[in-house]
Amino acid sequence: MKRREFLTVAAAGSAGVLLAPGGIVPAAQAVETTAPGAFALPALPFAENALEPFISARTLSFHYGKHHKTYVDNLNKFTAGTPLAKLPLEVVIKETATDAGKASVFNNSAQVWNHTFFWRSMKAGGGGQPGGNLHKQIEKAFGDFAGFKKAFVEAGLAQFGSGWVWLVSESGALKVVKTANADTPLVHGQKALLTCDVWEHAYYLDYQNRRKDFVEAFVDHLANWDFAAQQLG
Ligand code: MN3
Repeated sequence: MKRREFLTVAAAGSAGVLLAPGGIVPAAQAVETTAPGAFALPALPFAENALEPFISARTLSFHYGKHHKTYVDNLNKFTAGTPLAKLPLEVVIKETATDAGKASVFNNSAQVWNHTFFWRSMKAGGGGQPGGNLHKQIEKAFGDFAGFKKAFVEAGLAQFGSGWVWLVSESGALKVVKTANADTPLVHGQKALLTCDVWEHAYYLDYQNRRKDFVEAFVDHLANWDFAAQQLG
């Protein structure tokens, strides 16, 4: 929608009619465009202050309540009235990943999924080393847990600009990978186990430019290894 059209709609909205270029549109049609969308913002799995002092309530309030919510709102806006609105989120992501004409839908749907996965990748009192099969798989892939941590932190630092660092399983082996912007292991044949958001909005209020300190705090104090083990299966 062009800015001028939007202003016309916004001004006319409270009067119950929309002034469309061709004339007056009944209010019923206006309601349809503002109805709740197909995609919902999942609840945070913890209180906004639960991850302090490693992630502040202020950061989580903006990150979840503004950034994550905006991705959901945009996804609903861009898919409203299209067949995509009837599909599960994962399917929308996969179907739009290679379609340049659907980049806005891909970016917003993948960011909805990535953030939901990120919240689940953390817990209060998390961090440290996992046990069981996940620990064995980490030793197999990285030598030892310190090798994993080094690879994960280095990938987080090596991601130029906005993106994500992930622990994934691919063809039966664990790997650390980084993705740019909204890109996600879902569309690369990899099973995500754990992720850390390294967009500046994830850490700037708490760590300013010190991304390394943030990713280390994630591994040492926040990583939800129970969740990662569930993903590994
Ligand atoms: Mn984010």
